[in-house]
Amino acid sequence: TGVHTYAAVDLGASSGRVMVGRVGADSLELGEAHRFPNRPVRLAEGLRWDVLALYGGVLDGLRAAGPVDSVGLDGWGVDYGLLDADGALLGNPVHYRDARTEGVAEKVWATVPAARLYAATGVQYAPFNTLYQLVAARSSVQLAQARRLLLIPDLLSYWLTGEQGTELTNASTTQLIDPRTRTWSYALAERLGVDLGLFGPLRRPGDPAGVLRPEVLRETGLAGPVPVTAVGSHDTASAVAAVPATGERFAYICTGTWSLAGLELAAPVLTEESRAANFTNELGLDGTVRYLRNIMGLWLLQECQRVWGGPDLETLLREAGAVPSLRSVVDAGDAAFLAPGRMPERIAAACRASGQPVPTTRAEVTRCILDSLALAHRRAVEDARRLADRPVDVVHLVGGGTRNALLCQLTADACGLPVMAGPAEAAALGNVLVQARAHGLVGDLAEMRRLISRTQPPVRYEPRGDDARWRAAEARLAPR
Ligand code: LFR
Repeated sequence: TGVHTYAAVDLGASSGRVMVGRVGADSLELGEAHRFPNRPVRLAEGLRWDVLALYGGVLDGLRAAGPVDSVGLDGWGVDYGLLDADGALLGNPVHYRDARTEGVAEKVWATVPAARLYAATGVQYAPFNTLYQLVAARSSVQLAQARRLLLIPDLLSYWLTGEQGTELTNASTTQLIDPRTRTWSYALAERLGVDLGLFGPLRRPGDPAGVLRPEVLRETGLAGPVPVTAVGSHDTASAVAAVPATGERFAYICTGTWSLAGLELAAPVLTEESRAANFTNELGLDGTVRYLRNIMGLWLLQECQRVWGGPDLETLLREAGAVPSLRSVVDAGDAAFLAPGRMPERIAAACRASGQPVPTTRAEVTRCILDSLALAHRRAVEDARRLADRPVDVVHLVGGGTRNALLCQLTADACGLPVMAGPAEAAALGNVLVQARAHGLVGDLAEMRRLISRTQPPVRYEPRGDDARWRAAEARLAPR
């Protein structure tokens, strides 16, 4: 038959999943084989990922997926595991929300000023960029013993295949890649004492990345050989590849734990203005640049839900829908919300500090979060199109947040543009299609997107035309 089957492993900050994509000449179907929680663990030494549990989830998922033509892995950016000279993992990978990077960026800037760092890498300031994590770990025993550094999806890929590499889209989140040459920024690494020899050879989406080891075949019940194919292993790169845009004048927002909002460009924007607006130039498929801003995203709500004992989202959203809109807003782009804990209090404090009504009930806090996210989406889309000097007619929302209809509508209202919402599993779809393409099934990025828009049509939300209210709300936030 002409239908091929691909397993897409997609690791998010709160859950991982193994999805199965079936791709034919003009068909694309996605199903879920297995979903498992990703629960970070707080140890005395800090916040860590339970990466062995994730690997166990991946094996369970591959077993549930059944026969596949190839496997691809994507996950969140910046974080990594270290291997010793025997290839064994050294310790538990550190979570990007861990406090070890506090104050580290400032130290780095004393050696390489922030402006030069941006000119060389195009990467936004975030305390957790791999570069800052490596500087924070500089005198650690583990780093001294490490012979290899593998980003999280590359680490799991290594465990599946025995082969080591560094996939480019995710490498671009390290702040050690030059977005113009699309290879390592050797001079910068040397200046900051980062050993680039720790990284495995670069590979690009579509490159072969090994085959499942015999032990893995036995554990999953799969019959070999099963190739692993490099995809856009940064989850955001895979999600952007799956934006079902039919034209060129679109902005995208990948919504999940984070909101990543911006444009797809042919070249990086490295201006000082762009740096001040904290836009990043991460690498995408086929020579593209993901020009975007990180917004705290549904993390704000997830953290509140945790404090509230896990009320279900449906109920919260229904209640929030009944609360008056735009009473109080916070800056959802503010890194002050990065760390876990006490989120309702921190949001209340931010409202108080900016002289707005303090949300107290769950419904009010939820409303404040959704309004604030929509407002941050508006700012990001506006800033991106101004800084990159590109017209935008439509905003594509993809990722888990598209299941939140209120967020979709508010984003359309805030941006004053139609929003096309979906697919929710964009990262897995981008992952599947890059594998399919490597095996000759689909054409270029535009064709991949047409296939997605035909087979997983997005839902359209029209803006309700209250721009003045959003502008007024924006004025209550600190200028960016
Ligand atoms: C989204 C994401 C973002 C990245 C953040 C930390 O899952 O990959 O793109 O900034 O997680 O890695």
